[in-house]
Amino acid sequence: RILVIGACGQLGSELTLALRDKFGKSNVVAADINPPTQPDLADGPFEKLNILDAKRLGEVVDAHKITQIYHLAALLSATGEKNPLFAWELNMDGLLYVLELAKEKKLHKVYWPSSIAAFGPNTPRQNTPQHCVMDPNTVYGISKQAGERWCEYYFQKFGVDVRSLRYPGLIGYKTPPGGGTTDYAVDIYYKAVDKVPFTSFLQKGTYLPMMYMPDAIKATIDLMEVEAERVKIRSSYNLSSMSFAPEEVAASIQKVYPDFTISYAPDFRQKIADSWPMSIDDSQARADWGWQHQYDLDAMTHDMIHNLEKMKASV
Ligand code: VAH
Repeated sequence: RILVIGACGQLGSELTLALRDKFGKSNVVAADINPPTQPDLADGPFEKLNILDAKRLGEVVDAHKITQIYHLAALLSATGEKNPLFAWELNMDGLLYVLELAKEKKLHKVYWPSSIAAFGPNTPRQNTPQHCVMDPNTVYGISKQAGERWCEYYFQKFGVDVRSLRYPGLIGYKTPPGGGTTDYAVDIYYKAVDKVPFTSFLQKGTYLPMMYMPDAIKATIDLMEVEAERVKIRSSYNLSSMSFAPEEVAASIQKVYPDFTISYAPDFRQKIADSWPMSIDDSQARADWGWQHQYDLDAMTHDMIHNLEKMKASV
């Protein structure tokens, strides 16, 4: 049985549905501090869980005979900066409770997401390599860098089969923009479908590594399903599909909505974005377990707009 912690979040809500499609609804337990609002997510086992309640976590694992945990609960980069010590506690203690439980109960596998936020201002920004200087300067990024060290430690010291991906900015239509620095790229599609002008909180020319949600879901499940011998990186794999700047997303949208307009009003998130890579070298993921992205910018735009228009029509 699989437990998804943080199942109502941007990634969690889509990953839970994909895992239920693959393994059967009753075999994937969704857990989050808030009950699911999306009807399709509510259609399956759910547990209310605060990840900082380690005792309750153990009870949920026992009650459902969990053998795998996808631990996705975290405060993202922008939100984390507003509450640094709580962000550190939730992101770090939450991971350590899961790793310790996996060791104690000999869980088969654990998945935990890292991020390009684990890199910092002195990291080579073009084609960032798998191994390089990492000096993150957001609490979120520091917790991701430290979390990678802990994952490798639990694998090497205790044999916990924990696997991880350094996600780029993720874009999906199922949940509204959240507390991420890359979430301008979600909001832009919501505004385009609502036919309202869009103001970007990142300035023109701010290139960031990005990925459409279906690619991120495929990479996650592919990594978790590959035989352990092929998982050579036990900190976290670089993962990539495309890089773009706000004006390029706008141009892609204007191919569908010619009247769509974008303006720029950079805020505190600009500094965070400027500390991150502009493009990622994910050749090791492609070599070790056959990673291959499917979506480019125009394919993502087409799918995002198609699904957002459908969602709008159904309300
Ligand atoms: C954030 N979406 O912006 C997340 C992600 C690479 C960025 O980690 O914080």
